[in-house]
Amino acid sequence: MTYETLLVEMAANVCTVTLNRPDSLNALNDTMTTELAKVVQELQRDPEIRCVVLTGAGRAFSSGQDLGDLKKLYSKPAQKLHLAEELRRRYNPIITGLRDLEKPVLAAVNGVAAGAGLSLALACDLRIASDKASFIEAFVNVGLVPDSASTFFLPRLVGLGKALEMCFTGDKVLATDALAFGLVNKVVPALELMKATQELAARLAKLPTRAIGLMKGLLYRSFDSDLDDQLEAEALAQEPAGVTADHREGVTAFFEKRPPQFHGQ
Ligand code: T3D
Repeated sequence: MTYETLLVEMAANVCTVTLNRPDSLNALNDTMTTELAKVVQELQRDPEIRCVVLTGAGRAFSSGQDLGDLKKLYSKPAQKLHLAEELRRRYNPIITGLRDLEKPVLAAVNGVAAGAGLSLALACDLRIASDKASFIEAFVNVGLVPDSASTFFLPRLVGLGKALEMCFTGDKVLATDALAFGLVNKVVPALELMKATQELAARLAKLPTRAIGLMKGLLYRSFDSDLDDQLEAEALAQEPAGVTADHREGVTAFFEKRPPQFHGQ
């Protein structure tokens, strides 16, 4: 499948999706959000895919909503744009799709991630950043509120105080600072970003995918449930994990004193 604004590559059970509008720092136009939403659905459907990497072409991860598109619309006086509808139609399915994807998703943050571009990185499960990456809750700079779940994921990752600071000020946060307060999992030299990310992706793609998908769901729901709910959710998730071939293989490999060979089934 080919796309106008994305590069989608598959290798050894890892699907790498590259936002590919480098001239605008991978600004998210209508085509890109439509294509991304479609790809996210395909990622879930394809059992060959056991880990996903999201990155950007050129020097940025993504600069967020394409402001050129907004400018064009606002230049027509009669045009009234309903941003709530735009978010529901274009962005929200991508964010819920990434969160509900029963596979690990890594953001390889190669440069600036701003506005909804930062929200996209936050909606990934793990973030590996280049030492040249930066993070900007840029919405305030254009008089908007953070959207695409920045207000959901950011405080959960960095705490409320830092989230408020980033959202109020729109200040640029450098990769090393982002690492210090938990916004990213790892920072590596720019030239090593894709190698480091692909190594981690390859490792994750060899793990018991069904169990990983179920534990992802459990961890994300944990902030919104009490202890009893969460214990019950774990019990419910252990049931399907317990009937996988990967679970049997893990137990067998333990007694045969060899590394397990998981096949994601
Ligand atoms: O539609 C809805 O439903 C609302 C949703 C909103 C969600 C949002 O994401 S709102 C926030 C939108 N994003 C921003 O406000 C960020 C805008 N960009 C910047 O602040 C800066 O570009 C960066 C800090 C990201 C990077 O700065 P710098 O100095 O490294 O690069 P630059 O020179 O500003 O940008 C390079 C080119 O990319 C430039 O084009 P040119 O002059 O070379 O032809 C610039 O116009 C273009 N560009 C950067 N960001 C965007 C963009 N073009 C369109 N949309 C952008 N967001």
